[in-house]
Amino acid sequence: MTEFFKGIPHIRYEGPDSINEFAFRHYNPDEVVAGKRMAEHLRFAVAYWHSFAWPGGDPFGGQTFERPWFGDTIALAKMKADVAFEMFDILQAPFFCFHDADIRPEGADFAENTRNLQEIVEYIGEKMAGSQTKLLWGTANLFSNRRFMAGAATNPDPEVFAWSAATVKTCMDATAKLGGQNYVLWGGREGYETLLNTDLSRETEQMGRFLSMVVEYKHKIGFKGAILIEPKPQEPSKHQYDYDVATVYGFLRRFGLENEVKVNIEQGHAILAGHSFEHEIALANSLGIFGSIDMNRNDYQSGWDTDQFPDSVPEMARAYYEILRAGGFETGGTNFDAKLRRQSLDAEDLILAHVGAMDVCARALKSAAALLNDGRLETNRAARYADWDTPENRAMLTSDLASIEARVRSEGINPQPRSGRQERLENLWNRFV
Ligand code: XLS
Ligand code: NI
Ligand code: NI
Repeated sequence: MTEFFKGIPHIRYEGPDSINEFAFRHYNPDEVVAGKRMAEHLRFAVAYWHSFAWPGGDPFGGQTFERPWFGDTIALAKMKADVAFEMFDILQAPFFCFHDADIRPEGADFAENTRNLQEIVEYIGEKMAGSQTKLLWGTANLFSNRRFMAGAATNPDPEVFAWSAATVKTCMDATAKLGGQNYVLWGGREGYETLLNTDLSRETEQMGRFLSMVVEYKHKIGFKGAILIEPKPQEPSKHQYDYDVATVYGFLRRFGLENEVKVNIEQGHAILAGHSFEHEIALANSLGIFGSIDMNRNDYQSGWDTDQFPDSVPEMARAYYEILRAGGFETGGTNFDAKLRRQSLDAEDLILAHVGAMDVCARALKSAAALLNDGRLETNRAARYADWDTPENRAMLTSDLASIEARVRSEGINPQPRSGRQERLENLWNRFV
């Protein structure tokens, strides 16, 4: 055991009546819900960046966390990996996720970055061999370093495009080597600050070609995981090109990539885009591009991505209902893209944040599964559209305006409004959460 987590016990399921803070009350990995173990439904992942790399800063003040592994050396990066894997073990976390910059020290040039990444990937690979924790996804941080301030793939400077493409190649190699189940692209700087200096057509063309190269490389190396884009409307850019699920789908269609790339949907990003989390999930499912989720919560007043741990069972139940209804995760999972508040300095805070969030998700999953099993919501939904099942009505969808006009006249069609029953359905919903 490292010094950092000294004295913190392994977290086990003790049931809802337990008074032990260091226990799960609802997350019981082996309990079967809707035909599958809870662990297999939820597929929890710990995010390396928030838990082990974030220094606790905000726009008004710098670092509040003083972790013994902070600093840019290989030895410290290894210590960070030791602490990370110890936490995965304490939580029985099935997965983790990382950016290159979270796990390796920053080098002086591209060659040194790659060497550092390879050395740490080797080390993490050894740790994974003795651990139950697998890699949900890897990604490249193409937004923190100042070289990315005007974008990565969308940069006006072709040298930044080159650097970014080369970096993504090394990160895809690293993800494949560690058996990653997905590869994620989040374009925080793929957007603009002002239209006064921006060529939108060029930038989105560059981005489309970049993504096509990612897909081509995936096939070249035989990477079996999914390529995922993570939509976000803004922050850090004033406007980001991957605004939301609908925008990403249009972009994928434009470049013929809609069968190659899926989405990683984040709760906070959905809120920033003016949607709900469940809307984004439902839309992605209906378009056939649902991949994975970044679980967190946003503050509804603040207007930025606060990345807090989820605390609302009813809200998360809506999200898991949409996920379960469409058949659940395939390669995706529930990644806690969430960070402590900057006053939460203790190692215990880091553990308990995850314990609470895992319990919230487990309760939400159980509620969603019970509601789906009850079936009344789906019966009602189907009944609402049932008239479309008759041959005459279905035929309208392959008909034309003039023929439909003739039909309305000859049959004397005169629609009568019907109740949408929203409150009754809300009452039903609330019996389960
Ligand atoms: C930032 C994003 C980021 C991605 C991975 O808002 O959520 O953390 O998940 O680059
Ligand atoms: Ni985010
Ligand atoms: Ni995210």
